[in-house]
Amino acid sequence: MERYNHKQIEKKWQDAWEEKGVFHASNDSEKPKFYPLVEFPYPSGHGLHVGHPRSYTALDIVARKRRLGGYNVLYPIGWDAFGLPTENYAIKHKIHPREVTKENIANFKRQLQSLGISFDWSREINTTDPNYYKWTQWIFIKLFEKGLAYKNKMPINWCNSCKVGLANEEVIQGKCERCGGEVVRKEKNQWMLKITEYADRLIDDLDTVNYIERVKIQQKNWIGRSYGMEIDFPVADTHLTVFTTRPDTIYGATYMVISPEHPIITEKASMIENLEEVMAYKEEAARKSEFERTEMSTEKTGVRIKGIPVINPLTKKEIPLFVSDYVLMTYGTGSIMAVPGHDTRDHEFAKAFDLPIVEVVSGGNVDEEAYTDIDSGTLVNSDIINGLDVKTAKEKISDYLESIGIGRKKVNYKLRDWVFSRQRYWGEPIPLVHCEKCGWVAIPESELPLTLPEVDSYEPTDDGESPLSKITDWVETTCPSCNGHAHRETDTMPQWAGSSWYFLRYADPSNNEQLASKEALDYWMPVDWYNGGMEHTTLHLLYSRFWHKVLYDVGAVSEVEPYSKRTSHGMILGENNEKMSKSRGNVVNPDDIVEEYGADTFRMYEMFIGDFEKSVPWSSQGIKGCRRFIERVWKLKDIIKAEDYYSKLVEVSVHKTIKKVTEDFETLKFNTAIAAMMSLVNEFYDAKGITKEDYKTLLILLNPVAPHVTEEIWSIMDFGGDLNEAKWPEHDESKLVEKTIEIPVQINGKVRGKIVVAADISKEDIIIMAKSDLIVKDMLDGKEIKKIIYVPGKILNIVV
Ligand code: ANZ
Ligand code: ZN
Repeated sequence: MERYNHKQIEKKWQDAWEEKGVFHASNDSEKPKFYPLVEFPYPSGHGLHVGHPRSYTALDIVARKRRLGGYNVLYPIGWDAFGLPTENYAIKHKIHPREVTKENIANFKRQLQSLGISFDWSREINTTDPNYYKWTQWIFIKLFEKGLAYKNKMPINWCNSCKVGLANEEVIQGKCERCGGEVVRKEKNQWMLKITEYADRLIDDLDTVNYIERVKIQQKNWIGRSYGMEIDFPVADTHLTVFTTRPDTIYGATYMVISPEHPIITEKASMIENLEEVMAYKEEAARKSEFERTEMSTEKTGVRIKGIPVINPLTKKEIPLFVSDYVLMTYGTGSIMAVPGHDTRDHEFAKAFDLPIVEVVSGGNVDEEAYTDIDSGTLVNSDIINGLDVKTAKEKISDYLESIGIGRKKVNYKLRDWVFSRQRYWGEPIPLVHCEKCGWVAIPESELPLTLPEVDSYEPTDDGESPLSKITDWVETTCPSCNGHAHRETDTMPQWAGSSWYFLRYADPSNNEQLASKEALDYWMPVDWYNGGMEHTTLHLLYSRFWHKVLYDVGAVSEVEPYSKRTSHGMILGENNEKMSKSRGNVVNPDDIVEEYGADTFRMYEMFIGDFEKSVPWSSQGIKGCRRFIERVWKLKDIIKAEDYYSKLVEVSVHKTIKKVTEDFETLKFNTAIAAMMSLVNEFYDAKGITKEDYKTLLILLNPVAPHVTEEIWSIMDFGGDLNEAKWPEHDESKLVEKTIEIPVQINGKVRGKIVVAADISKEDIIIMAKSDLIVKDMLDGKEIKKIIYVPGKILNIVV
């Protein structure tokens, strides 16, 4: 008997698959299509992390299962290779980022191939390849032509040490996501993308896709759509407009707050009696980040503005005006009507400044805390809306405020336009030039790709301009429109760009005329199943959905949404339950595991480790268990039997396992599918024999998880062709029912009868069955039962 030699087997089959192109998808097939997608990796210098294969193996299982089930499967992979870590490494080691990227990709690719994932390598893409980014630039030009890209001077998050502008999402708790350094605000001319114009569609179209619920919620929360009203409050000789989602609480608005950046401070400066105090507060607020102002639950601060009278338009009472940094200039109108009885932040502020709190919705104790419930309680102290519930009150007061001309219904969004410029080298050049006469002009499509010029130094400049700005021959150019003098945009695109449309390119990766042919896109899109990390379910998903909608609007794609289904996996933690990281020294290197136990064991372990959607700690014991199981499957060769009898013994279990594995593989329950196969193998050993057919079934079911060893056994056993050409088994519903067995019934130690029952009958049920058996019933007649002993599946003994 051959020993199980994973190294030899795995290499052999990986080469064979690649040589035959077994996993190459066809753009022209009679079969139904299936397009599973995993987030393509950023090829960092650290190599593959054990977290990557969790997603890749999961969808590989589904991909392999679907191929065996008769589908034409496209399971692609590529490289999201622009970005800061590579650039920073390049600067430090004085190697061109292109070279760094090449090396990292080679390493990642070697690692992925050693795992035997059934990627279609013929469609590999790389976002830094000019043939790829030509189309990223083309899409940018479409955005520009549609007026969805514009340049705007605006405060941006500026990291002093990376010397780069950051998108809001790259600022984590007021610090730079990349280097951890302090982030300050700085005015800079930036290219912006008008994602806000798509806010409604990005929310509403979520109804048409099958994403796990928490992902939908994240998308909605990020967009943050609020239905409310703008209401005008008389202020001095003019008025201030507030945005509120609770117009029903207007009678409880006992003061007003404006943001420190609100222009009225300058406009009415001459009226403000305590101007110095107000200006000092304004300066103090400017030093805080938005995060500090809103997310950190610090004491509420503020200053009362004296000299500017404000009237509540419904109570007609004069109310005080405050400036406080908990009101942001970037949301709504930058001023609010404060309702301390029913808004938590206002309540805290009112307590800190000893302001009156008026209850306008009954049901709570507003002296203690804000009563924010909107589903119960009725309006009080509210004149025309007294006695109504919140919903009705809202409608009535809105109509009233509109009728007297001081209120308008308004929808607000948390979502902001997308800061799309980076002052960096290693990104796609923005394909625009600026002409004195014509303004911003896109370069003609025939000049795409606009490639990155060679430079000696990629260092960001001290003035914050892109390193490209220092290459005069590149910057100086002519205007495509008037032929006059023009200069190129020197900012590059953010890393998000290339990943916002990559799933389209896989459909037709070497097309030079289009980002992908319409035909190929119509065939493959939408992605049937997209799996990736929870960390990407907000922005990457939103940005790529946005780009896809723009492409839909320009007629480049036919689907409204790019992904029909989205799932997410949990993280793999260190053995001690902490996040794996270099500094903690708990990083598991996939190479070591593959070397010692083999890719099949590694894959199986990654899927067996725990619930796919939860974070789980790594365990070296667990990996050994998976290796033992694979060896047991290997050794089943030794008990192969010709007699059908062995198949009868396990028939029900085989059909149950087919059913379970088939369902579990499609519903992210990889761990329970593997457990079911493990217990089936135990049954084969208990039966002391296995038939050829049952062995074949097991191998096909296990193939998506452990593709190499199953192919090898299949070929050793000469089961016909290659396993990857086999057909996925179907269970027979009629064979799922447990078999029945005959149980002897003893009365006082003597067998008096036999009853036929289901094999897994309970003690209670068998007693009922026995008592109703005619002979037994006769024997028991009139006697008192002292004891009943049931040896499951063997014998029932009644003592009278
Ligand atoms: C009065 C009120 C009474 C409010 C009440 C809430 C509850 P969302 O849902 O997030 O849109 N607000 C408006 N603009 C603001 C700004 N620039 N900075 C800080 N807060 C602002 O929140 C809308 C609510 O947030 C608005 O409704 C307003 O407070 C506050 F019982 O108005 B509300
Ligand atoms: Zn011009």
